[in-house]
Amino acid sequence: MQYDYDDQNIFAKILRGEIPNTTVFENDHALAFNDINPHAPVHVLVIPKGAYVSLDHFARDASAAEQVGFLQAVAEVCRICDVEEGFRAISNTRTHGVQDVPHYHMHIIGGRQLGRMLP
Ligand code: IU
Repeated sequence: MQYDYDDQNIFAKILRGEIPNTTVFENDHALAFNDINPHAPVHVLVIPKGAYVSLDHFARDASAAEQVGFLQAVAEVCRICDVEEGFRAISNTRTHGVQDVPHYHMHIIGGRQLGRMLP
């Protein structure tokens, strides 16, 4: 699988500071910010700072430090956003997964009862 990263995607522009965002948490390897079109009271996107297009790209090619840093950011988002009653983590991937922005991101969605996704 070849992963071609487009550095003009909107999240790349956010990472470069060209477009503002509402940051929830940031560390050396990841940035978390509120989704512009939230589907629940908590709807945060966690993105790696590296140029990865998707979860499988990130899982294959990111360093251990990048992967740990990303997951630590997820943990911090969960703490900050107070989702003790639960949440859903989603990483839409490519066409079948209906991924709109080609920079890897994990949606953290919670703050209300969600519907069942799988039968
Ligand atoms: P997707 O998994 O790639 O389909 O989700 C992209 C998300 O990015 C979607 O929920 C948008 O609302 C969100 N988003 C954003 O937060 N800020 C933006 O400027 C743009 C999209 I464009």
